[in-house]
Amino acid sequence: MMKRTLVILMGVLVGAGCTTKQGQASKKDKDITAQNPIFQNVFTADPAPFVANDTFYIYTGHDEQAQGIEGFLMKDWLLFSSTDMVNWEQHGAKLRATDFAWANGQAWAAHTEQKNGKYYWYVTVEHGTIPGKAIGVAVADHPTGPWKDAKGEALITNDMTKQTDIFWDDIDPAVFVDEDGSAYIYWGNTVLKWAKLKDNMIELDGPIQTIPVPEFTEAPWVFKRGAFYYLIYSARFPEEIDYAMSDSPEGPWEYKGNLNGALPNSPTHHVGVVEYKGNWYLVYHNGQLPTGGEFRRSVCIENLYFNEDGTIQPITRTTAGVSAIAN
Ligand code: FUB
Repeated sequence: MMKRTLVILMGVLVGAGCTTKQGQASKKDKDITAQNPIFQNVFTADPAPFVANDTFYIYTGHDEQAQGIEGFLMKDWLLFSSTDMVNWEQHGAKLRATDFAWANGQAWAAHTEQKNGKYYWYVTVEHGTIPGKAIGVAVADHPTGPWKDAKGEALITNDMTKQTDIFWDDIDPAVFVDEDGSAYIYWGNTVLKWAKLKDNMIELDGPIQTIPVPEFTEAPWVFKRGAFYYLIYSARFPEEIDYAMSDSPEGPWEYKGNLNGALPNSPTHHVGVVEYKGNWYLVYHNGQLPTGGEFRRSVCIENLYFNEDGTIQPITRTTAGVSAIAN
């Protein structure tokens, strides 16, 4: 696939009335910002940021629904990368729902993690024979692939979870690997579920458990900063972003409140958080490209700031995005 470098400096602002907050950019760099949404030539959703090899990657879903038509049309997942947060390389579709022979399309939210020198891309798809959504996993030796189904079957299927009787409650995998190598998968719609992963990253290691955070809808994301573990998730509908904190990836989780209100033009609100070169970033999607909307979403990025006690400051959504950092 031909690579294309997107240099997004100053374009037409999408939306109005937003302020810009500078990160820890050098003085020389700080006039240069990315533009929100950061990818304006393709509809992107459900971003999963991931840092490896000194590079900031964003794995995204790909909205292909026609304007004015209801429902998600998502066939593959896209990959983008940057080393300065304003110049983005577009790698194209690196994984497709059809790469999972047991699946029946519908490339919903996904998340990439790393362990033992390999990369694992956890995806939501529709299962071909077990009614409902399922979670699969692909593996690669490099963040850009090539990727292949790591298991030849689903990791999680709808018949493994009985907490609800809906067919789309096994979606939105979020994987967290702790400093001691312990790996966890969190997922769900309506009920937030989690399980340990075996060292091979492609099998569950123990029972499926639940986390009783308030008003959970979907899209969990777990990360660690200092002594604290953070669980960020989409709450209510239209979705807002709430979060909880713990001193263990296994909980108990203490609810800490709201970080981001509902979005213009997108009732879904799927976020990911990573640290890169000393700055923390929150990546999310909205529906604010000129022909965008609920099923034609676009990935945006903001800085994430913490208070001294470890709690997170509410997000300030901007049209300017984040500042360039030294490369
Ligand atoms: O993109 C399809 C679904 O919409 C995701 O799985 C949810 O998180 C919501 O963003």
